[in-house]
Amino acid sequence: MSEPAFDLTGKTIWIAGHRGMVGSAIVRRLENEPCTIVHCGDNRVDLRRQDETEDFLAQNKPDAVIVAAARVGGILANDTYPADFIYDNLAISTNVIEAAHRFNVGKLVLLGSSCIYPRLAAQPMREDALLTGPLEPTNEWYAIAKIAGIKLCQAYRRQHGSDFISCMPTNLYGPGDNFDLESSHVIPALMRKIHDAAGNAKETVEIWGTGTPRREFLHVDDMADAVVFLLRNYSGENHLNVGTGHDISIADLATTIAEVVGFTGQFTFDTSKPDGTPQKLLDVSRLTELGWSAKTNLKQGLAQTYQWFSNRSESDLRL
Ligand code: GFB
Repeated sequence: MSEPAFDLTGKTIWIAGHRGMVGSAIVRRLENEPCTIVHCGDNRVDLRRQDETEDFLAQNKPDAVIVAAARVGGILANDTYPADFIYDNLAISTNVIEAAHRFNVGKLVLLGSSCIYPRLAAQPMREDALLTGPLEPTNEWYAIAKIAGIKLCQAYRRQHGSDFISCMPTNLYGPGDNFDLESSHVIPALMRKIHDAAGNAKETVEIWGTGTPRREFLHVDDMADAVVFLLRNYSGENHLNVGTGHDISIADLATTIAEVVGFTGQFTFDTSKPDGTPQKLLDVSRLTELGWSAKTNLKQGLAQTYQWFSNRSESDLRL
């Protein structure tokens, strides 16, 4: 590969959202690089407040910013709290991007989500499927905010020449995930339910929906590696997909988690709960052509995440 577009040597990099699953994985990944990491530590900077965001930038003057801060949640949380999901995510993207422009940040990477694509987009979903059809209703609030984030990066690039890029990860999982059954995504939810069932000799575990939807899952350490790769090597107006290129049905995912946990019981299906998008599989050919691909096989990633889950205390699991 030619010279990196953005050399990390000696740079100061702010990871917005360093406490979350993705932000903390990016902190771990950047610790191996010749740069200085900044974040707000144990203090709270409310990125929904423009003055707090700008004060933080003014004090720390980072060379680069990674926007991993977001209000995130699974299908039920997205559907139940539409105002929180649209407002918080719009405010975070707007405030951080405007502040990064004001304080001359040299590079910014915004993280979005594969739910930006139309509910019935052709699979695997290419980047140019954006804004070609209606969104999935359970998460359109979050999706609209993330689409606005893509457009903010593009607009600041066009008008101000800012090197602001965005990437759209598929569904993520790994250590540091949220295991609260009401607000979590499917992997931590099923892992916890199956773990509890195995521990209490329960014979059944309930899966929301029909089990037929298909999802693509990327380990968070792979995501962190992709973010650092893009920070260094990508400087374009188009957002880029980040995924594995493989998907699995929710029913098969449950079986795989059961194998990891050692649960031999049955699954039942609560069809009063939503399925959401029938399939979400990203076309990752642009990223592959640039030279990055995921390394973690799903079963190994689930086993590693289960080990983390089993070793944590209740208070670490954000229940
Ligand atoms: O992970 P999940 O909540 O997110 O659900 P989405 C994926 C699928 O798993 C859905 C099913 O079909 C759920 O009905 N599922 C089965 C479960 N059992 C469970 C369970 O116990 N808990 C959960 N949470 N799901 C979110 C979006 O969509 O994904 C966000 O709402 C974001 O905006 C995120 O894009 C990555 O893939 O459906």
